[in-house]
Amino acid sequence: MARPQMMAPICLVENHNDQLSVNQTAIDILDNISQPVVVVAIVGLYRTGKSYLMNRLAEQNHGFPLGSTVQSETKGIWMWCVPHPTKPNHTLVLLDTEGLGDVEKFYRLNYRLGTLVTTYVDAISSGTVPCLDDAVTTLAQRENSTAVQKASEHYSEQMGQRLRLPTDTLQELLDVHTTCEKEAIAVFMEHSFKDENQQFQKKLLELIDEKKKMFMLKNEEASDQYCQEELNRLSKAFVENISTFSVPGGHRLYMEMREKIEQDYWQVTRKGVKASEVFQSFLQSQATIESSILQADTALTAGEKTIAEERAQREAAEKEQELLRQKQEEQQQLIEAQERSHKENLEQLKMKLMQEREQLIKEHEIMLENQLQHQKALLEEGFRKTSEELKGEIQQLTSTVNDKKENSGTFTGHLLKEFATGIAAPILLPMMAVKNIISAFK
Ligand SMILES: Nc1nc2c(ncn2[C@@H]2O[C@H](COP(=O)(O)OP(=O)(O)O)[C@@H](O)[C@H]2O)c(=O)[nH]1
Ligand SMILES: [Mg+2]
Repeated sequence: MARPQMMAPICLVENHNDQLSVNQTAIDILDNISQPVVVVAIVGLYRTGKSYLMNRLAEQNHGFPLGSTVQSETKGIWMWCVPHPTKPNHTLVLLDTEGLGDVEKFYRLNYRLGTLVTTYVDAISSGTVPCLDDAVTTLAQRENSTAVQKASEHYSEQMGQRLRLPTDTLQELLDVHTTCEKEAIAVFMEHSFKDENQQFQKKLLELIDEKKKMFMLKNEEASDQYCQEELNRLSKAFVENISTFSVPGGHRLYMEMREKIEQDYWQVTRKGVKASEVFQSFLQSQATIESSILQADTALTAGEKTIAEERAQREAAEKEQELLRQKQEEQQQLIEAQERSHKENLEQLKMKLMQEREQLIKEHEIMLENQLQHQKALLEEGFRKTSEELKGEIQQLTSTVNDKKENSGTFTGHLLKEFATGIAAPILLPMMAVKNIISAFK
């Protein structure tokens, strides 16, 4: 069938008790279209003239039923393929939506229908079996991949702009990281859609973590290089003239010079995270030199030499200890940054879920208002019978709106509880907590 001969629209995607299913007959019709297709889809609130407009596009007065009719019983997306009124050998695919808005699952679908239809038409023209579920999944994956990319790019860009390497401390880098990550998660939340099990959000966090590690590495390299340069500059004369200390009283001179270098070195600002480590390896390289200067120093007695030797060893051990303590402190800072990151993720996820819920309630309220207006209009026109039918629908909507409002309190409670658990055991729990939030939302 090169040209579809559809006398009337049929249901393409049905919605039974919130379960979406694709009507195979409609798929077969689409499969058999070999002509180029032009797709027009319409989305909007009840009784705003969607079906009326679609019929006009088909150049028909009948087709998609108007007003409150039998069609309302089958909610979903209706399809009508007709010859294109102006383009020869083209098929016009009209997609009308019925009962949208009172079905929560359609809420997301609804607002991205434009992109969805494109994906859908791509599927038709590439010859793969068009399945709406697949199209939604493909759309969600594409949107979410883009969201991950945008968010991680934002992170890199901002880190690059705000960091001046080497940073004075690791904490300084981690603070910038926390801010940039927070912004990146917000970028992700803004663009993501139907991110099941937070798989894309998790991917984003992994990416950011990798990037953070790369920035940390760069920071260490920058610090290491700067410290080496500064230390070389300060110790150049000292190292080159080391033989001048092999004289009586030379050890005292040697120590004075070395301490002077140490003082000068610590005066240099913004040496960064490698400052201690670089100086420590300088001292280590000096250990045997100091020892031989000490032994060659005839101005000292054997007892004085032993004391000096012991002091040198004690100081070296103390410095080693200090370095270890600094590393542990940095480790702790890293863990704390990780905790902040998990907390931020939960916080923003919570916000997003709450906003979506509020939006849903708002839409129900608008719809309710619409129905009331419609009922009023009908009453005024004297269509009392139809008005009675609407009463049922209005009652249902009112109770849905009220249910949602009541539930949102408990919902917040759930979230906060899970959130608190997340803080208590931040490393292991967050993803479990996220799952619980989702189930609380369902
Ligand atoms: N005369 C006229 N009636 C309209 C127009 N748009 C909608 N209607 C009427 O408004 C009612 C609701 O329209 P319908 O297309 O069923 O709304 P839908 O729920 O958005 O599909 C129907 O009785 C239509 O005949 C219009 O532009 N002109
Ligand atoms: Mg309609």
